[in-house]
Amino acid sequence: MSALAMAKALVVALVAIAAVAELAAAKNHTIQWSVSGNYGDWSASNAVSVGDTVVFTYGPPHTVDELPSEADYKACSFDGKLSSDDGGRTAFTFDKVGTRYFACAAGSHCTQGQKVAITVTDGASSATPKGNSAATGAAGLAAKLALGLGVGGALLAAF
Ligand SMILES: [Cu+2]
Repeated sequence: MSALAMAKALVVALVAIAAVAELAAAKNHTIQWSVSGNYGDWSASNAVSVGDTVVFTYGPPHTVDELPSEADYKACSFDGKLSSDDGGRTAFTFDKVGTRYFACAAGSHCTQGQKVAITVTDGASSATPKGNSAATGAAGLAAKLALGLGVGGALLAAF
């Protein structure tokens, strides 16, 4: 391999690595937590991936309670709550794919709509949040690598 070819290969590899790092970067999401907030489609308009952090910000008397199931979420049942906080700033960093359910336990706030279901995906494809995470993860990595290689190739073409 010539020195030039090696240099080009190195550029392609570095750009691919940079693309993967960029796409995999964890994001922070903030939810202004109130009775009047409309959270019905929060997940639909906010892509949350594994590694991301969601921060609820609010004042008294609100709470952020995590509920264990969709049934509890729909019924606003706090009996089996997984956690509860009223500190005004409650953060969750999601370490795996799935749907998490949160609601406010103050008064009848939950039944008034102060609840949100957050779907956490592996970041590879928001269309298949409940798919085989290992398979979609590998596919996603391959897609990111292909994108990186494509960007690298385009850079080389500009040399
Ligand atoms: Cu509330």
